[in-house]
Amino acid sequence: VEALLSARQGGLADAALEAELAGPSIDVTLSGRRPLPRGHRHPLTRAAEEITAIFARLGYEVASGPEVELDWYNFEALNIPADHPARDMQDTFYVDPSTLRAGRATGSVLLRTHTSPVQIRALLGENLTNTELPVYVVAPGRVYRTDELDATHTPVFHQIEGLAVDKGLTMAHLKGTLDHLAQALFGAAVTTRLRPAYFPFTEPSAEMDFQCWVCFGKDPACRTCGGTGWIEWGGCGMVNRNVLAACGVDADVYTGFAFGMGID
Ligand code: 2NM
Repeated sequence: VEALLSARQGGLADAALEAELAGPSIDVTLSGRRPLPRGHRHPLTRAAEEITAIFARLGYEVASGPEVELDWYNFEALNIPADHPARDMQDTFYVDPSTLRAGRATGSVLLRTHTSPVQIRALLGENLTNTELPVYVVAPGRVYRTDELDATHTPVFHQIEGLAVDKGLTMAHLKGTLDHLAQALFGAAVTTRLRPAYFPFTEPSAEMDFQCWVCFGKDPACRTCGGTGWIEWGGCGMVNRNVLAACGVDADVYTGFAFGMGID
């Protein structure tokens, strides 16, 4: 039975080969099948790059810093001392210092709760090629807070912050910068509005909204802005002189503005 089977299989294979050779010839120079789609950069990466590019065109440098950060850069230098209630605003992941290489950590070690420590490093000239004032810098990056993951919360999210420290900077420069960003991102018709707020690292401080680019406030049922005409975007303000002083900047000579927003 096996002999008959293999003879028959051989015969069929020969016949198939003969049929193929008798048929139309194959052009082996034709290109192959279309390759798999190559994928794309993550939307969060693209959003961060788009915002970064807008500030690069304004002459800002782009800075980065460690995600595992020292308490001093994340809180202390930002005018948030150890017992300050603002520490509760940002529920912090602390890092067990025994897991770190010996001798590196002075003070507690944590996952940065915002990208502001990158700005502190920029003011100190630690992460920029330019170590002189004025400083114009943006810092996009990943930040961490002890939020439970759900539809509107995540323990890891992304921010971009900007900082400008120069002679004579005012709130007007801040507002103009934010309006420019809103228009570059969402179109020439979009403006921003500021609402009074409190942050330890800025004084005065403001929350910033941008105008709803879907309904411009004209649709009470708008699903993008909830009918308010405005979308919450982030915070901003004039850099607190205590922050400038912590970085060795003479607050009687220099002023600065800063802003931060979520990318997600
Ligand atoms: C925000 C809101 C307001 C901010 C301040 C600084 C620094 F380092 F200059 F003090 N960096 N970023 C800032 C100010 C961030 O995020 C909501």
